[in-house]
Amino acid sequence: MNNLTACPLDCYDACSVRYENGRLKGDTGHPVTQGYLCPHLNHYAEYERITQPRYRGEAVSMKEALRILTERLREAAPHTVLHYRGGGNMGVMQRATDHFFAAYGATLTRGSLCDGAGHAGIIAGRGANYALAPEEIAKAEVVIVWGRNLHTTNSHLLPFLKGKTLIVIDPVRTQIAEQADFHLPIKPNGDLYLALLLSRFLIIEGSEDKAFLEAYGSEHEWFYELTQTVRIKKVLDSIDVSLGDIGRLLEMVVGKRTVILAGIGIQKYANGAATMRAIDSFGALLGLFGKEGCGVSYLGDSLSGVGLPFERKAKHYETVANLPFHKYELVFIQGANPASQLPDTARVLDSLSKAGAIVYFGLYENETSQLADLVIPAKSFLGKEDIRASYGSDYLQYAPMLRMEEAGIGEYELAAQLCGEFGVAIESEEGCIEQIMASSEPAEPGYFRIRGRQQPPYRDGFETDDGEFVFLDEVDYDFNLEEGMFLLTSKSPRSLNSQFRREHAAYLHPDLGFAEGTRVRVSSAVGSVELEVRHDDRLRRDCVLIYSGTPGVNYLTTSRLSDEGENAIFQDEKIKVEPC
Ligand SMILES: Nc1nc2c(c(=O)[nH]1)N[C@H]1C(S)=C(S)[C@@H](COP(=O)(O)OP(=O)(O)OC[C@H]3O[C@@H](n4cnc5c(=O)[nH]c(N)nc54)[C@H](O)[C@@H]3O)O[C@H]1N2
Ligand SMILES: Nc1nc2c(c(=O)[nH]1)N[C@H]1C(S)=C(S)[C@@H](COP(=O)(O)OP(=O)(O)OC[C@H]3O[C@@H](n4cnc5c(=O)[nH]c(N)nc54)[C@H](O)[C@@H]3O)O[C@H]1N2
Ligand code: SF4
Ligand SMILES: [Mo]
Repeated sequence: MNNLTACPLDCYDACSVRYENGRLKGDTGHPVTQGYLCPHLNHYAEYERITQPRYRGEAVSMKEALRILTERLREAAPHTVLHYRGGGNMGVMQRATDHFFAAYGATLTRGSLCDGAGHAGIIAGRGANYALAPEEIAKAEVVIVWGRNLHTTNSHLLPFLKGKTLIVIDPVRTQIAEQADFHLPIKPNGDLYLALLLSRFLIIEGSEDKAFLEAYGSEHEWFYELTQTVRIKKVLDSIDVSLGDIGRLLEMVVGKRTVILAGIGIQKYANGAATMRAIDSFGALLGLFGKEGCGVSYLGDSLSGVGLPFERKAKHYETVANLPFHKYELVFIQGANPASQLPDTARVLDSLSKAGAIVYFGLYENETSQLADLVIPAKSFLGKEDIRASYGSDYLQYAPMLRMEEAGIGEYELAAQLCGEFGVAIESEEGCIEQIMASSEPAEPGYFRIRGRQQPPYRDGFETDDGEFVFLDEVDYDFNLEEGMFLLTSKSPRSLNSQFRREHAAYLHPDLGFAEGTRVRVSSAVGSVELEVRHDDRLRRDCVLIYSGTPGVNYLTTSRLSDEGENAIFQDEKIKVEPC
């Protein structure tokens, strides 16, 4: 049996994995992921899974659990049923349940907890969001890592950056910042201003790519005017960047094959879309699009070019970042832990407590499974058929069922059973796999890439109305960089959001005077949480770092949505830290 599969976790890398003698190993043959795995998969077998379905706290059989679910769905008016699928497993077949619930008439979700603001900024400028393939990034001379923590969240890209001039823009001295030729420890959310000022000085110097702008950016004058509205001295002071820094950065990139790798760190704010679009606009002035070894790359649209056998058009949608669970008779939660990962935990818990009934379909116990009326264990990725696409490369990987699992049920199987009960048509599992894989073509022997994707992307222009790049021409500067401490809530090397080994601390610069191990109350205008102090001298003194997945962190965050992209906002609230 072919023992090749793909890591299902929400991660840029989408590692190719071998399952040998009951163990997971990196697949050395894969051109991008090259044979090593991160701690999540290396320790995958150690995490205790849910094996027993339960209803109102009592163990029930899987058959009984599905009977209860079916009965509840029959009793409910379809529009009072909410289906929310999170990022626990990124396999394409996870969407089989969307297909059932959409056809049944349930409310589905839209918007994002993750990359939605940046994505909206990219769509506004380029019309489509394509990432650069690692092989393309490898051709760059200079790489700017802008709000992405490569060693933690995207480590398989590191081999592709060897020997390049590295610039890192991050409030934290991350591992990649340590290795950089130039690290700019910018104040959080100073990036929009930085991109505007870099653009302004690029034009003042006359170093913009005039040929590119003539062909694809004829409206850049408006953007230049916008950059002139920024008050240089005041703004530079407020973001902790000097004129010397601007000059140095420009000197490092002008005339060089440059790649900007933007992560979600730049867009965890209300204005996240504008920030991403300003970075893109700076990239366009440099003429980075459509040229070998150049570009601006974010979390790409992993399913662009992939034909899906599943329908997801629902009659009603709710935005995920502020889901009103309380409006629903039945809430079906799959692959997600909203009681921890949605912003504004106090609101979420109150809303969940008023929902009619909660169904949790997942692998692990967590805050959400504890609240659920009906708990349905899922099969792990090794026990079901799936396909993995990536938001950081063009490969499409088949992830076949590699072992029989007694416990749990696969997403396709659950969806197919429900479709059967409610007379909804669904393609066979084999047919789905075939149809999805048909979007790919053989690349290196044994591996497949999504057909029709260009590298570098945008070689023939943009997917906008006239094929040109649409520059940012308006900004709402309504954000406060002056007072208070900033919350940084990034990804931990030990957990994958709320899966695996979760953090339990607030990380602070030692100079702030809180002793390691003491407890502090961290509060914002939204709420507060008590945590243990850990020291981290890589942090600015105006930042508190509380990793994603830390129980309680989202008591601090708001349920407002980003200005564009219907995204959650995780870092807008100013923070106070007090001993308790
Ligand atoms: N180990 C591990 N890997 C993961 C995950 C995980 O939980 N754990 N989660 C996965 C998921 S769901 C996603 S979406 C990706 C995200 O992966 P990344 O895009 O890397 O996102 P983050 O770790 O949230 O933040 C990245 C960096 O942004 C910096 N940052 C924060 N605020 C700002 C700012 O205002 N400006 C600038 N310039 N930088 C800022 C942070 O210090 C951090 O170093 O990672 C995936 N990979
Ligand atoms: N404070 C703060 N909050 C954040 C973030 C942050 O950086 N800071 N990041 C946000 C981002 S980028 C994201 S993507 C979200 C992620 O938030 P969620 O989408 O809620 O993801 P997880 O916390 O990883 O929880 C996933 C659950 O999925 C289940 N699961 C895993 N595999 C499978 C499977 O194969 N089938 C089924 N049915 N279930 C499975 C597991 O039981 C696990 O508990 O969190 C967001 N929340
Ligand atoms: S979580 Fe990411 S780095 Fe770790 S094994 Fe999976 S795809 Fe690879
Ligand atoms: Mo994410």
